Amino acid sequence: MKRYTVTAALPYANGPLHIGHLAGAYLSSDIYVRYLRLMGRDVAYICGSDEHGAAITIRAKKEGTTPQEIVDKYNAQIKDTFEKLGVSFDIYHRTSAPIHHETSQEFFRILLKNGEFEKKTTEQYYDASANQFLADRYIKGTCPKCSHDAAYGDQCENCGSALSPTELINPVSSITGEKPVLRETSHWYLSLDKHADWLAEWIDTGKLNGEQHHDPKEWKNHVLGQCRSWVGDLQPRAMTRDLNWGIDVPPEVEGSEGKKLYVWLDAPIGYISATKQWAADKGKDWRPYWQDKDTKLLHFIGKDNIVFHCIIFPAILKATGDYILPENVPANQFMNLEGDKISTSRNWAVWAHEYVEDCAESVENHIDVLRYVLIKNMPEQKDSEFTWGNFQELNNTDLVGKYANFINRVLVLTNKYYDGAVPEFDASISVAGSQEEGTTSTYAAELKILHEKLVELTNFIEAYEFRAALKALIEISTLGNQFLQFNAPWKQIKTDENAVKVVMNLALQIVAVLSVASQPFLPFTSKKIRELLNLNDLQNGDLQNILATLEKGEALLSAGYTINKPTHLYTRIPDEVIEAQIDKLKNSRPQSIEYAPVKDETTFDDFTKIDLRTGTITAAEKVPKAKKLLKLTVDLGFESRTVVSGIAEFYEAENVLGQQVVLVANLAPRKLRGVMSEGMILMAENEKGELVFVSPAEGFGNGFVVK
Ligand code: B3M
Ligand code: ZN
Repeated sequence: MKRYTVTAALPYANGPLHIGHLAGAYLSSDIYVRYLRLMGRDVAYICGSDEHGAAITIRAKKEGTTPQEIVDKYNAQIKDTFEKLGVSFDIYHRTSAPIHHETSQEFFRILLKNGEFEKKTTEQYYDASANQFLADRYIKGTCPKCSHDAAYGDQCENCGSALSPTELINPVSSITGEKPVLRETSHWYLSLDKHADWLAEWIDTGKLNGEQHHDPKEWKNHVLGQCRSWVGDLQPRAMTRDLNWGIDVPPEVEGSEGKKLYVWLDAPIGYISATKQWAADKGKDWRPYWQDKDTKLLHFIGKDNIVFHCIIFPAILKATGDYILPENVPANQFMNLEGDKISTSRNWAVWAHEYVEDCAESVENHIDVLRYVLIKNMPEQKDSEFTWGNFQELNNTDLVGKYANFINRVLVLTNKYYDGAVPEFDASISVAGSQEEGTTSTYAAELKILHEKLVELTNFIEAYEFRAALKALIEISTLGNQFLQFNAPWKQIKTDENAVKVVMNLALQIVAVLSVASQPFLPFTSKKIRELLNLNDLQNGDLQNILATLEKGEALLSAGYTINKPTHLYTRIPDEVIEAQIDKLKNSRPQSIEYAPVKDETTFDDFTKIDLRTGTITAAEKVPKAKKLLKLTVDLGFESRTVVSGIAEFYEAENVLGQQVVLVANLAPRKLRGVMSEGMILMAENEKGELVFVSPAEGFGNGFVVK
């Protein structure tokens, strides 16, 4: 391939970035592009803000401001956050830019001229009190495919299906919450059905115009699965909207008044207009990046954007003529957070800009720690999970315990034994091998292993297997640690100085490899290691160079070369830091809880029929084969009761002994799982269905009336 065009989904400029975004389209593409650059390849890495569509206008309404203010605010914030996270776009553009409006309108004109549109008048949902047609995010309802209850009019973010408003079950207006009515309007529909045949072939076989375009086996299963289920049923799709925010349908087109381009028409074209801007800034020609067959086009996205990138945009590109199609769309699935879906509306998220600020002091090398944890848990094939506990553990075990530990040991020993100079050595001396304790090896053999490991890592990146690539990176440091452990230079120095020189020289080569190999994943760490090794900042092509050097069996750092004193790359994260983050998360949930409705009125007389008593649990055990039940003995002072209680999901038997409770003492006994239950314990239940004891003040005593 002559060159690469790598795009990352354009985030809507309607809110801040969270870790789910990062683990989806951005870290994956950043790793890949950083790798390409290190291999000396020609690449354009394109992103920018998606500033049109209902996502923006709805947010503006919510914040009581204008769409322009919303996009200005969030575009600036998102761009800044990406920079701080080390996401290395060549350009971060905006779809509000004039060059983008022109480019999108030009696409519309060409599609129109090529007869790709069909103008249709249909009945569409309309919000009579808001005086507005309801397309896309303006309308919500139940997804006909997966029954998710908050699917949008154009797509379900839960299952990724592309929808139209009329498919939604129980549709309501997002603006007023009202039931919409139907009203006539005219729009331009892209005749996707006309493209069904070649799209199906292209998806299934990777063939385009009779030639092999890509290998579908390289595409992820979940991506192919979504494409295949969609391509069988292609309907014409409206490419315009009745809106006042967006790109105008070209004014010379009849009936264009009040009509805007559908955001999913203009947004992917944003990749092209951004490339134009980037090329203009660099004095380059943008065309080869989108029109030369020797360019590999890749779209990095989240799973909710698959059909737009694998079906609709390719159809638009081909229908417009002259454009290349993506060779792969390595979409990621979703990342959950602490056992729940990440959600902006429920404020259940770790916001990237907040992390950047919050953890700058408390977590050493905090950006790379976050990158590490998100890459390690990247939802490549299936949904994954971020927890703060895992964040702490990965930092402490992998980054501190393995990675930094190795580098630190090498630098400390080199400074101690050789005053920081890379030692000269005798290659004929054999040493302990790094792979298995008790084996012998040579300098050349170890260098070869290092080369193989590095090749393995690059192969994983080429296959978009970033988790595996990261694992391979840590394994290089593990090999290094083993190499030190098995040779024990700190002992050997007293008996065999010459062997120590071989060991330390090789160990330094491993550190040098890590300084390069870590850069796609952990760019800030890479830079620090380069400084520690007294090496220049990495240049394009450096990875290719060191691969060639290692392949020839040559070292990266020559003898006599002097390195610097070690400093900390990572440090252990104490529990307090993690607890503070968990508290913050839990407290950030909005207080809009759904309370149970109050029951029908009852009389005081009826209420006094219930006999409530204080008691204490004196024995507890699980009811066999019943997940939810505990069998309790409750002391009422004047007698003891056996009670079967559905609290086993929330309390362990051994933890409820001595718990004071309130018991419904005159409830008719009933058998539960073969045990006679003689009463009921009062519990409070929160919005998540979690139960807690309702109990009198400590030491109150048993058998007393509660009224
Ligand atoms: N802005 C959707 C999203 O943020 C959309 C992506 C556009 S990529 C061309 O999920
Ligand atoms: Zn769905």
